[in-house]
Amino acid sequence: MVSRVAATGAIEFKLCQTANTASILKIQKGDITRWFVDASSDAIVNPANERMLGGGGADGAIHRAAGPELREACYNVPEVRPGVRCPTGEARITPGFRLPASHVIHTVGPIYDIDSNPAASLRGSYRNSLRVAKDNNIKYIAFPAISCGVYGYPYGEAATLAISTVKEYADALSEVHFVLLEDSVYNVWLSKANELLQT
Ligand code: AR6
Repeated sequence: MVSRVAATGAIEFKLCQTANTASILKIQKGDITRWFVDASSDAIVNPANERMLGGGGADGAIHRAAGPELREACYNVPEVRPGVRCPTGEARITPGFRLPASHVIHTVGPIYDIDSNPAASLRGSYRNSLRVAKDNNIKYIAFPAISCGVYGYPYGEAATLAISTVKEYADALSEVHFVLLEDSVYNVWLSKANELLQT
């Protein structure tokens, strides 16, 4: 086991270690709208919908905390087709405005019962969020459990996919956090991290 308890109460795992970088994964319970690490190089991930103009769940909480400037910035993201600013599995970045985090990376996870390949779409959401982070010099990123609310993705499958994708693509980031609101989701994430990051 490579986990330890950080000062914040987060459980910490090593993702990878090369000569110059050490990526750390932290899993914690909490409200993602309150998360921040660094004034200029941190981002929270918003589990949005394809229109990117707000909604319920974490998306609604993030828009409320960021203020109306976030909706305006999202509105200005070009549509790729009518009503679609961010297709499922892709990611877009905006400032964080009134949030403590400096940036928001908006991604759209799959609707589990409707998507023809929900695993590929969810993997795309994590992978593209990390890619957008790297392209924008983000060093610290916090994910919620994308698709595990309204979109109905089973927690166990989602956790396996989230952790393995982050493990594969976290290079160049200093820390990847999962900030999970519900005890049930947090417990599943922790047990999958112990399984997958145990070497
Ligand atoms: N901090 C951390 N996690 C949260 C928070 C929070 N403040 N609020 C909710 N969660 P969901 P989805 C958890 O439904 O399934 C929206 O209407 C929640 O308990 O927010 O990807 C969008 O506009 C769950 O574990 O996102 C889309 O239409 C996880 O975040 C749709 O919902 C994701 O739940 C996206 O659905």
